[in-house]
Amino acid sequence: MRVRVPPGPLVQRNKRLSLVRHIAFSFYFALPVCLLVEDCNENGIPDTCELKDPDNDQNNNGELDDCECVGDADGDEYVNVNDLLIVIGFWGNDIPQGDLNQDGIVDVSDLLIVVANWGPCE
Ligand SMILES: [Ca+2]
Ligand SMILES: [Ca+2]
Ligand SMILES: [Ca+2]
Ligand SMILES: [Ca+2]
Repeated sequence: MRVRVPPGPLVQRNKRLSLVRHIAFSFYFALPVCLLVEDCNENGIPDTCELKDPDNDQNNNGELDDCECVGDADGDEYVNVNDLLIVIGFWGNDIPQGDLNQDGIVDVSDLLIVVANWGPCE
């Protein structure tokens, strides 16, 4: 003869545990995981998090544009007419020095990066 045993406290506890695990699991994947390994612009937001927004890395080099001199093609810490001339000089080529957004071609997007970042680097 089989007796049906109603779910005891242990079963209920297990059910609750799996629910907690399920919620924790969902949160883990729903929330952006940002590791505070570097905060080069010291704004309290991990750079790994800020880099998820492509606007923060116009030149696609995996470094926050805030922390580098974007548009400085010749590396003199100024974005000026010399950098503009480098971009124009390499126009239509894939020369990395002029390809500021690293998309494989020196074109108007690179020119706009120079113009947008015009001036001395901080
Ligand atoms: Ca930051
Ligand atoms: Ca960058
Ligand atoms: Ca320059
Ligand atoms: Ca380009």
